[in-house]
Amino acid sequence: MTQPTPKKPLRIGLIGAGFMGRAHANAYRRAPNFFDLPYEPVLKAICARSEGTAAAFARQWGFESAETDWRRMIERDDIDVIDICTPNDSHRDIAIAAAEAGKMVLCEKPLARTAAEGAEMVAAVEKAGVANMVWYNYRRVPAVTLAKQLIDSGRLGRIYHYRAQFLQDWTISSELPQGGAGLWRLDAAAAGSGVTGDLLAHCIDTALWLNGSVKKVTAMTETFVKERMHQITGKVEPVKIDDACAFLARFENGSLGTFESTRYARGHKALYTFEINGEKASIKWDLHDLHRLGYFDHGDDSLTRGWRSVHVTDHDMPYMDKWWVPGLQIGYEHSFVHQFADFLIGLGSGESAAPTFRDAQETQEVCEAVLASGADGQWHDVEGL
Ligand code: SOE
Repeated sequence: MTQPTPKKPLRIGLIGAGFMGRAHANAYRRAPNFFDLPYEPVLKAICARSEGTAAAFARQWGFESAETDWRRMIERDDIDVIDICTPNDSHRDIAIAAAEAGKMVLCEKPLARTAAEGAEMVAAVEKAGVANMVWYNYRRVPAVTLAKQLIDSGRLGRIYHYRAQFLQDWTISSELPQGGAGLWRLDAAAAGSGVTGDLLAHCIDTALWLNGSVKKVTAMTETFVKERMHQITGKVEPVKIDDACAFLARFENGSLGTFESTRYARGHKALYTFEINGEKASIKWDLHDLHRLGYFDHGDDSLTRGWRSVHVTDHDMPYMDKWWVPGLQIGYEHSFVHQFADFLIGLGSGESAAPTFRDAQETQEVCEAVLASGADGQWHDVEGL
């Protein structure tokens, strides 16, 4: 009997044991069960600031070892890839050190706090020639990937409008502190920005992927709660993040974009939606119903024309043949599994899966222009790389 060819091991060092650390660890474990991959992920080490947290995470997710200093992870010669799941203020230092040590680098979104930091990270991975990728996971929701296929095949024709929103409501209480564990997203020093870098970054990444580059933007931003207790300093400090942001965009392809995000939309926990109106068809998607793609075909002139709700679960649809029998849905966590599988498949063929650091830097540049416009009320051009 012929034996299967042994796969090459890919030894992973994960830095950060929060919500995103779990999403990524789950992806390393599930991907080889469902995809035929050229590499076998080896969960070598998890790094968290507290020894107890690191040890518990290692036990729960099956990591071979636990560390408390990210520098030690980078020194280790039994780790091939560093995956960064820490708050945004450490992305740059970890990514640059990892690239200089010759490690491949994966980074949770957003790439960085600012475009300047992102540019340094792009330069570091490209100079080192190491594989790199940023976890903008929503690209790998099958219905979103199908949207990309439909647009690229010309089914929508010329695009007129791109419209996206990402609404949440978890920061409305003025009692909520900023900074520290779980709440660093409210602290501008740690996060870089508020909803722009956290939520609109997802909308922008998807938009750039589906509809091409953005030329210029005009934005309005607001901080509704002006001061909050800081968990680390113990003092009441000014809040410097944007709680809400809405912006208009002009895309290179001539289409107009409208984007909105807030953490003050009472009743919404994670409402990410987009709609694209083209000359021949429109499509729309909603994270709350993530396996469906709305499709309106202008070419259908029958009396039953209208919006179709395409159930993206058949085996000829993106990624779906890897899962269950046709008709059964998958969820949020599978987008990470798909992204990690694509990363390993890319490694096998010598290419970094998208979005690379360079791709994600374009999102940073749009965020930068949006924040600058929010501050001065003017139209801002999006800088090139
Ligand atoms: C914020 O609440 C958050 O967790 C983001 O940081 C994630 O990127 C997004 O996918 C869900 O919401």
